Amino acid sequence: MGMGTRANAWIGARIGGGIAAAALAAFAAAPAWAQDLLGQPTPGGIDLQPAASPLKHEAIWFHNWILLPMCIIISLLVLGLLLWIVVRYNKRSNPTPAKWSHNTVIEIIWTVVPVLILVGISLFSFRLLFAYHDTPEVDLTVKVTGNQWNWAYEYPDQGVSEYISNMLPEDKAPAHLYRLAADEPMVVPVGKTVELLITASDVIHAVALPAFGLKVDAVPGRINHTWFRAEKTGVYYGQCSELCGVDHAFMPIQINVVTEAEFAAWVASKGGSMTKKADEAAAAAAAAAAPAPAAPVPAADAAAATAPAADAPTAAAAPAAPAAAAPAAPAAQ
Ligand SMILES: [Cu+2]
Repeated sequence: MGMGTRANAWIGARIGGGIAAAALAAFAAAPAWAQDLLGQPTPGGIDLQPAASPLKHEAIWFHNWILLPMCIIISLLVLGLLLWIVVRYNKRSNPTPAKWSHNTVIEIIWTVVPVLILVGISLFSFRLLFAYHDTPEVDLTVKVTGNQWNWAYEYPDQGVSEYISNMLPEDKAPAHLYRLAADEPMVVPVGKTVELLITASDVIHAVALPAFGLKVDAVPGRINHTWFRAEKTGVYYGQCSELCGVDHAFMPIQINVVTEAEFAAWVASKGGSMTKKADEAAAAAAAAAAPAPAAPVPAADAAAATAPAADAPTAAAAPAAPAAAAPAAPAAQ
């Protein structure tokens, strides 16, 4: 007896409550989803991943305040028009339909208004595109190469030569990070502008990392670029976003954002140097200065100067340079 009624009431309340909750959530997005995980998908999550880079903040703003309102307004308008036609002009309420066709004013309106809407959207869209294009002054450059099916990273300015980043197998990765976690992640310092130079060795791949708002094709024979500036330390996950073959789903992108000191330690562990450019400039200067006779050589430059000086046929410079270099060489190593 009461069971059916109660069930109906319960279902009614659930549906009503659900709609109200969804509406509320849609208009109060930030606090409701504040518990979203940063840099990775949230189980049962909704909406875009939280931003961790300036471009993503702008992309979310564009989505939430330009695109979404447009979609909602247009959907409601079309729904309202449909309902109006269904109710007002059905066979019962309007038994003898009008015979006219075409209305110039309405046709002009429904041509001009969509054009204005698109122009309005494009203004904000181009602003965002330019923000992606206008890279600020770069602190770090990473070359990213897509392969079937893994990613290779290289840090030319730090002398970290190319290394391969493979997906962590299922038994090694945490369950919720399987197909996201990698064995050798890209490592970058927090708060620094990182430029990615992106290419591929075989077929088209794509670098996609939601938290930084990145999605750039990796095309063989071409170098694309994008940039991000991570706002917080942590681990950020993305994936290849271009169907690139049978293991397309198994080439994740993991970026570890660390402090500057940790980054320097990581570079050293990879055989690179944070001062590679300065070192090379000093070595070049030393090499250029080496033939000059008997100038006192600074300790750091001495090791680089040793080789050319030893080969030099001139007897005057030859004895001086090794003598100066001999004690300095172990210190420079
Ligand atoms: Cu791919």
